[in-house]
Amino acid sequence: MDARDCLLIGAPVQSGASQPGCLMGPDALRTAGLAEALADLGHRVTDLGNAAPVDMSPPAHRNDAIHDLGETAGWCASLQDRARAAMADGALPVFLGGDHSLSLGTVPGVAAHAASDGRPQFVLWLDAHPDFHTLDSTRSGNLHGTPVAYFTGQPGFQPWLPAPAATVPAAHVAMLGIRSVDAAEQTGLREAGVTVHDMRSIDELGIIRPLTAFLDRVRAADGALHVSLDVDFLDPGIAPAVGTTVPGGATFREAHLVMELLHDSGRVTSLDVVELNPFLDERGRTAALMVDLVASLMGKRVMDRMTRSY
Ligand code: B3U
Ligand code: MN
Ligand code: MN
Repeated sequence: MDARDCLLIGAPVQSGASQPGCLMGPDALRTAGLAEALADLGHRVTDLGNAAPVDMSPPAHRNDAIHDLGETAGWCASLQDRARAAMADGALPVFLGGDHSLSLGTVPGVAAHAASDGRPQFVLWLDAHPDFHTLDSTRSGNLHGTPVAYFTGQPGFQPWLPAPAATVPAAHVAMLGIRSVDAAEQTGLREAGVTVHDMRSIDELGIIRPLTAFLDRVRAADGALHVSLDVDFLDPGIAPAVGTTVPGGATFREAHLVMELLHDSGRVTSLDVVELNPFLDERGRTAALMVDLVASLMGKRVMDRMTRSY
């Protein structure tokens, strides 16, 4: 990858999760040296500080489980604008979460830019969960479980959330690492036609085949690729700082390999790093791992690692 203009945009959103702590995510990623790691790779890095939600007061929804709807809607609106503007600057934005509801904003924002450029938008969802609930189907009421349904244009989100600036066709979304799916999500994913590679398929096929098949499709369409990396994609043994741990996640080696293949594809145009809850971390190890994975995605190689550690 050539040197890129990387924009770090903090999105300390925690209204979409059940446990507080994601608020500290952007600062933990900064403390773990994200800007320095990217600069070491030759990228030009600008940290734009933290975004803020706009004021919104949507009507109450009939699903009583939903909490903090207004705040999440405010983040959704604000991050759509921030994402679109970052792309229009020709930069590669890295959104520092914050819980996964931030993708209600980032994905439609980058997709709106791609549409204005005449480029199809693709999304790679690296997560234990498909986050495919609608406002009606969520039982937890945690809106971090809804972004993929929202940005693929499933019905029932308006007028509670702003209309997405652009949607992404479900056929342009691939999910990797999935191992916790609610019944309503299963039905919705099947009907919409999202490509879901669950952990069984990774166990059977390895992680390279499903990923390269998707990257080939992105390349053939000359698409833009947004990567959304949830901490719980990783096994909790290596990444404990997340509120929704699910056993059996990606290993250290699988996760780095995914990042390296993404780098080699040259297709990644924007990135979310989400669900880091520093309150649950052990001496910063999850934050440090997330920084290292982003570095892999942006060009850090095994031989460079050896040079540094010996
Ligand atoms: N599907 C469950 C669990 C969940 C989704 N995303 C996360 N957890 N992080 C729900 O609450 O919607
Ligand atoms: Mn998620
Ligand atoms: Mn998750």
